[in-house]
Amino acid sequence: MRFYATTPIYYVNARPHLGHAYTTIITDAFARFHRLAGREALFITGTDEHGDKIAQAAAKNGQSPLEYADHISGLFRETWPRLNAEPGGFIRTTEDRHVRAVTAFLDRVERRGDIYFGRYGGHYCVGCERFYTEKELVDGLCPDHRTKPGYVEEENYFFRMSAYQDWLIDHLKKNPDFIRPERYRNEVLGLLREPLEDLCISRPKSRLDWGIDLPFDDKFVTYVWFDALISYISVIGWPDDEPFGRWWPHAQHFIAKDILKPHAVFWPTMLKSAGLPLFQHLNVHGYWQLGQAKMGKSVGNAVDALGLSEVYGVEAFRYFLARDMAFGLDSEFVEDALVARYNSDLANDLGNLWQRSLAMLARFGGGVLPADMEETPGRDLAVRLAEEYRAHFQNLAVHKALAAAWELVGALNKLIDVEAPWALAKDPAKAGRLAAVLRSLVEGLALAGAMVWPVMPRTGEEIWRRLGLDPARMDMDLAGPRRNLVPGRPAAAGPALFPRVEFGGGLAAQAEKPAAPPSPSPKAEPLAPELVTIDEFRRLDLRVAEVLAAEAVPKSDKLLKLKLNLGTEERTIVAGLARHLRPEDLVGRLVVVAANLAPAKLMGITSQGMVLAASRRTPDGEELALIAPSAIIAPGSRVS
Ligand code: ME8
Repeated sequence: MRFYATTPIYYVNARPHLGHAYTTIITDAFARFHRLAGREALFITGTDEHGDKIAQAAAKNGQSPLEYADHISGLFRETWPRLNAEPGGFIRTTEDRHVRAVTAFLDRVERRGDIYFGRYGGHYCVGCERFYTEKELVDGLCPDHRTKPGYVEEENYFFRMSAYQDWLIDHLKKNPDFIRPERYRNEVLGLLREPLEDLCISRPKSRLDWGIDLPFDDKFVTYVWFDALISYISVIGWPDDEPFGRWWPHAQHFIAKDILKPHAVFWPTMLKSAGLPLFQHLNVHGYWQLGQAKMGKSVGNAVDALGLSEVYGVEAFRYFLARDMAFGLDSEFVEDALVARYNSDLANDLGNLWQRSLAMLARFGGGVLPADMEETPGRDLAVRLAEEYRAHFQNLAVHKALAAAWELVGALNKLIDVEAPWALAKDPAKAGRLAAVLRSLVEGLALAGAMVWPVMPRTGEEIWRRLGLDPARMDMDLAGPRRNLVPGRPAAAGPALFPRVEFGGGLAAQAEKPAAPPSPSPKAEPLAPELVTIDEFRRLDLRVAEVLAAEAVPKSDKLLKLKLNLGTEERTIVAGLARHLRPEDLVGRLVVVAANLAPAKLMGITSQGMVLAASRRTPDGEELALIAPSAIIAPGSRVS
C-alpha cells in the first residue's frame, strides 16, 4: 500500500503564513502516519505562479512576474523544512515539466471535443481567481475577500464541464468518502443541485499574458486554476507513465474549504474528460481564524507562521495546530491557548512523565532498560489506545488521535502515582512488581514516542534515541518497540523535552525581542549591603533533591507539603509554592534545598529545610521560578 498526498499549490502573491503552514504540517503528519503504519508515503507541495493575481502583485512590487515568483516561491520552499515538514516533491507552475503536462492535458481535453470558443460575462474576483455567479456573491461582494469583483466580458475558450454534472453526482453518491468530512460532500452535492456552468479556461493575451499558452490558440493563455490543478500530476511525472503510475492511484488532496469548488468540481471533471482516473479522497479542513475572520494574506490579517514557531518552538507549534483544530471545522487562533497547551500537555504531562520515569529508572533500575516480561501493568490499555489512535488518524481526526496518545501519557503518570516505585523499592518482596512497573513505563514511553512522531517528529525521534531505539525503525505496534528495547542498555533522561516556560506579553512583544532578558524591574530589591565570608557561605548545606510527592496543605492557599529524596534520606519540607505550582507539576522534578536549616513548624507540619526559588514582585503579584540543576544529577549532590 502507498499514500500520496498533496497540499494546495500556494499562490506566490505573498509570503507563507499560518494557514499554509497548517495544511503543510498536517499533510506532513499524515504522510508520517502512513509511514509509521509501514506504507510508502509521498507528499508534495509547490507554488501557483500564473494569473492576474500574481501579475498584479509583481507589478506592485516593481518586478517581472517571474522574478517576483522566484523570490516568493523560494520563501515557501525554505519554510517547510524549518517547520520539520519534509515534502518529497515541490512543483512550480512555471517549470517546463509542468508546462509540458498542462499542454498535454489540454490536448487530450480538446481532442475529446470538450473545448469550445464563446463569449462570457461575469463577476471576477482576482483574489480567488474565479468568476462568481450573482447568487454566490454576498451583498454584491466576494464572500471570501469581501471586495467587489470586477465585471469581465470577453471571448474565451470554455471547458464543457456541464456535460459531466450527472456523472460527478453519481460518483459522489457511489463513493461517500470521496470528499471528507461529510459536511463538504453535502455542500458539493448541494451545489450540484443547480445546473453546472461550463468553465472558462482561457484569458486573452491582450489582457493577461502571464500564463501557459493554449496549444490550439497562442493568442490565449490558460486560466490559472486549469493550469494549477494539473500540478498534482505534473509533479509526479505525468504525462510519462512513471512515477505517475506508482503514486496516482493512491492520491489524496488536502485543502481548506476556500478552494472546495475547484477541487471537488473542476478537477474531477477535468480528469474524467482527459481520460485519467480520479484521486481517492479530497480532505477538507476549516479555517484558522483571528477574531472570527479568516486569516489569509489577501484579507490583510495574516500571521507569520515562522514567527510563531520561533517564539514557541516548532514542535510545540505543530502540536498545537494539530491538537486544537478538529479537522473540517474552523478554529480560533488564540495564542494563550497555545501557551496553555504547551505547559499542560507538553511540559507537564509528557515532559514530566519522561523525567519522572527516567529518574525512577536511574534510581531503582540501575539506569538500564529492564527485561521484557509476560505481563506488565497497563499493557492492554496501551495496545487499545494505539488502536484508537490509528482509527482516528485514518478518519482524519488527528486531534482525537493525539487525545488517545495523551490518554496513554496520563495512564503512565498515574501508574507512577499509584504504584509509588519509591515505596516498592523499600520492600525486597516487591522487587518483581517494581521491575514490571519500570518495564511498563519504558514500553509506554516508546509507544508514546511513536504516537507523537507524525505531529512532533523531532520529539518522537529523541524519545526513541534516548531509549536506545533506532528512530528509523519506528513502529506503532507495541510489539515492535517491545522487541527492540534491549534489556541492560543504559537510558538516561537527558535535558528536559519541554522545559516549562512562562510566556508573557503576546506574540508581538516576543517576536520583536526574542532573546532579550526581562528588563530589571524598577522595584527589584536592592542588593544586600552586608558581606559574608566564603566560610560563612559554606556553612549552608545546599543539596539537589528529587520531589517524590507533593500535596496541598489543608486550609492554606500558599503552602505545599513536599516529600523529598536527598540521596541519603527522605525529608518533608513545607514550601510556599501553592500559588505558582500545582502539586502534580512538582513530582519527579529536581530542586535545590537548604538542607541544614533549623526545622520549623508550619501549619502544624515540621518542615526540614527550604526549597530555593527566585522571585520578584510584579504589578500583578509575584513571579516565581524554582531553582533547579540544568541537567539530571543524582539527588543529594552538593550545590556550591
Ligand atoms: O488557493 N486557515 O492558494 P493560496 C486554514 N493557489 N488554512 C488556510 C488559511 C486559513 N486561514 N488560509 C490559507 C490557492 N490556508 C491556490 C491553490 S491548488 C491547485 C491551487 C491554506 O495560497 C489552505 O490550505 O490562497 C487553503 O486551501 C490554501 O492555504 C490556499 O492557499
